[in-house]
Amino acid sequence: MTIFEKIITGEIPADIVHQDDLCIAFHDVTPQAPTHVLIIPKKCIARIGEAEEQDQALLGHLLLTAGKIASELGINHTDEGFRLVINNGKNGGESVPHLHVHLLAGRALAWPPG
Ligand code: DGP
Repeated sequence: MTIFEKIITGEIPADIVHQDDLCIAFHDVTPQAPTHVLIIPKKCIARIGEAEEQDQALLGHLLLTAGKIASELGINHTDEGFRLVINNGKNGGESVPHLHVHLLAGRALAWPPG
């Protein structure tokens, strides 16, 4: 069981900002920006590369929820903006094998990424 599954079940605590039938969102424990929230599906999908056709609605829900959370946190401004990131596998920088969308905001983020 991954650390994120333990957050879903409530086995370990997290600073939760949103929860519904399909997903849960909480502040990252090692924030890389002033706002750093993780949006994860309650369904165990290891990474985006392993999502299936049947996950289409769920994947859309994660992105829509990320946008709603950005609005709720007051960071959904076109002048400042935010970034969504999904790391996949070793070269992608994935460290927890449970699909998660990073929502980063509050500072200018470099592009291309390191
Ligand atoms: P990634 O490297 O894309 O797999 O991102 C995993 C993120 O998960 C990383 O930014 C740190 C975060 N993280 C790891 N363990 C915990 C935890 O126990 N609680 C919280 N809130 N975040 C965690």
